Amino acid sequence: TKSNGSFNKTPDKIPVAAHPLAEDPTDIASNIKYHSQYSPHFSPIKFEPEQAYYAAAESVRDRLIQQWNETYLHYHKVDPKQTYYLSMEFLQGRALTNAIGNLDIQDAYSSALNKLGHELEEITEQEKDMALGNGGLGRLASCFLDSMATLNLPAWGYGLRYRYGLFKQSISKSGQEEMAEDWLEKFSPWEVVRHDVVFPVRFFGRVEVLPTGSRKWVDGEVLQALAYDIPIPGYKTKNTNSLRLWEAKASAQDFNLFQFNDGQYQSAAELHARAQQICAVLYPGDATEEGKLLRLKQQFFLCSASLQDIISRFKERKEGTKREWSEFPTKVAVQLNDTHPTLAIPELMRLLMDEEGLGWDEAWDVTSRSIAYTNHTVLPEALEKWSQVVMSKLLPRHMEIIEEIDKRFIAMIKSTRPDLENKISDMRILDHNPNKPVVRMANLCVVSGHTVNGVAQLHSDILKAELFADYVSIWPNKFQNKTNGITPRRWLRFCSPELSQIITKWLKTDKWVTNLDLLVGLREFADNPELQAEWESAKMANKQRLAQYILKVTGETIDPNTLFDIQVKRIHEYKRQLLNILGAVYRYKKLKEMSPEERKATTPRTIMIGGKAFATYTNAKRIVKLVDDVGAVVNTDPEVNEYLKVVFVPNYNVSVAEVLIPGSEVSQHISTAGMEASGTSNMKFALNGCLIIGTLDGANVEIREEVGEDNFFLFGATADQVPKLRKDRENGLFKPDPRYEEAKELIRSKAFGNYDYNPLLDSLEGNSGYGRGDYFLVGHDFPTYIDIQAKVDEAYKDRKRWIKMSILSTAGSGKFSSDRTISQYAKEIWKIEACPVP
Ligand code: B1H
Repeated sequence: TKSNGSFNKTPDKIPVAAHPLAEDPTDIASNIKYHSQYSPHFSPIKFEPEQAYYAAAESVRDRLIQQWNETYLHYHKVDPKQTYYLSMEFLQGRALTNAIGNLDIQDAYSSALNKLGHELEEITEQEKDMALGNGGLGRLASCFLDSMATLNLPAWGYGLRYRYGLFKQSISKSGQEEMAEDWLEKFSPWEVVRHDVVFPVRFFGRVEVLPTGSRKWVDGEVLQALAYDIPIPGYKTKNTNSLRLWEAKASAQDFNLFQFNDGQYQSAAELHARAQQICAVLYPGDATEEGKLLRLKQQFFLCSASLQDIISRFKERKEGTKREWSEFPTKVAVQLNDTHPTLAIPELMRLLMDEEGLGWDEAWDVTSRSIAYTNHTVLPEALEKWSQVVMSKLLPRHMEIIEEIDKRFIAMIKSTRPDLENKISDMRILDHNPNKPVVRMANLCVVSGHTVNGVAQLHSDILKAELFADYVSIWPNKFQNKTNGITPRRWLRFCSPELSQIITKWLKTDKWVTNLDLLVGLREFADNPELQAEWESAKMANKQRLAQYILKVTGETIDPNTLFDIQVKRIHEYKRQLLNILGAVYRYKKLKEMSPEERKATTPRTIMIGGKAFATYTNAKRIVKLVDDVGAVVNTDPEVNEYLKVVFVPNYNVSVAEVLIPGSEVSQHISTAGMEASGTSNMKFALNGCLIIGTLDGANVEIREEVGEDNFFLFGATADQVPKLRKDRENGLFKPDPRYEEAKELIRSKAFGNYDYNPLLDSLEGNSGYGRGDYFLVGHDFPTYIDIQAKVDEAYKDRKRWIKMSILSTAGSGKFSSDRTISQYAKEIWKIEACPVP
């Protein structure tokens, strides 16, 4: 093949070891080849796409390292206030296309690889996704890192280096199957291990009271946290920030040579084995007590290592001079990505008091002025509560500190707000429920942090009016909104080069890539037939690419001339994939009832649904199975399959999204109003000229405002109606629409196979309780959902009108750049400024 031969074909023409910053394709090719020979990871015969990927990635990394080191030294010298984004999840996806694009060396690398007999597009496909996150929350963290670097902000991410990130999903006869995905199976060319950055992290043990009265955490077991750094380049800027991921290790002293030589291999290396468990998997199932303990260990490991590192950098940047601790909050901003890293609060208190010798008041002042908290959900089951018993065993000193924070909070309420006395039991941090005393992490964050924010306007309003209402009366200025955003680089510029080129042509500038508001400039051309034609052909090219992808991964042929309708996100009852599939079943039934002529007059549609179900979430897995079963029947029914196909897209992840989103025409964001905090894929679809079918939930509300109500397919109950609708339902006041009954009945009749869907369908019946009695109001919203689908079909028939809507969707998406979001965090929460590397 071309790839195998070229390595041997042209060896003499290519000089070995060109400068890592080479600009010329020939020099770049020689640098790539240098890596394949002198940083060898494979035997020296093959130079197939896989070898070419690793060599090209290392060559790109060389360039990054240069500006990365410069950035580090620049921040060290300037000593600006810096943000640390603590997150248990980062969903980075692939790095190569992004790095080449941000460095603006696409053309040079493309021709360099051609010289070596390879195609850049094919090479980039070799990279495994770095999938150290579950979904929106983790991907948000990764978009934020991209914007922080692009805006030249001194801001780093801190996370864990999980060996196995999110599982790989495959679909078999029995539904979803999960497999561990080893992104480090070979190695990652993007990480640099920092052998000099190691911190001890303790678990268990006890609190010792010293003669001075101060307290110290001793004994237990001590693991080491070792830093792995990933470079985060900004778009067309030198600034290259860091994502620092911790790995857990035991030290040589913990290896019992005596036991080992005695044949007791397991117990000789016990601590080593326990260290390995810490970063083994992204979300250890928490059904068992062991699973819960491991997750808590992970959280503390992240917090302790990161804070020790932050403190040592605070000292290092003014080496030799004594720094006042009161200066710490003017140099450090810590952002907690949800409550998962809440232990940063008691850990910073402990380090300041027990290690640095500060008193409570001083430590509290430093801690509360440094730490801020982002809430991402109001779902009660996602609000973290940790058992006080477990916490006291694993982190005895932190439990003491939390108790003290709780005690002081209560005292403050009693002395300053006697009107809130009867709310104390809800507001305090410790819940002394005799059956299971717990620590409420969200309450700890609200009491201790200087700022609390939600992730879309509606969500932030709900937080203030409901979940955190009582705190608002004490600290009215603590609560903010920061509507989420997405990086326009990955989610438009790089994933849809065709559309990007057209946008640049019509706006006569490519500045929209870093100033997304400029997209409004497209509005004046929305009716222009020339732009419309170009727009339509770019979308068609993306649809064809998507159709090829679907054929490759499912074997299903889909027609790019049909309306491409996509819903991709984690499978969850509140996200209502079940509503989507019930709608598809209803559409199928109506098509079956039509005459061939009537069918011809319909708008042919391809419905694609993708997403992973948590392994133990039974109803979510049933939904996956149902989508697949409906597809199996519909797609092989010769009467209808020209007009309707239903496809379950397996293993949805970041790089799959990069193919699906550009090829979409409508997408569904149909959660029960009030339940989706924001959503971020809605923004990616809208930016790519895809129209949204959605409820008034999360960021949908703001997207509709921006793109205009004529360009948004709205349906369903509003958040303020939901409580009454649930009550009505309990009181037997709900009257189901006959169309809804028809759809459910067809599934019950086994039209889609013998799998037992009754438990799933039963969750829509009855009249009481969470998860039963149609808590998510699928029945209530079904009629307006079907009505809006008919409007979508009508609109699609008018090509001009449709393309115009698509252009206006992109034109109205400027607000949803994560550059805007991060600028607001920087100014309104972190108080940090850009620190561009000269
Ligand atoms: C979001 C989570 C989440 N909210 C618990 N909460 C997790 C909760 O592993 N866990 O225990 C993991 C993740 N994720 C999402 O955050 C919201 O549902 C989306 O609406 C939002 O767009 C996203 C980013 O803000």
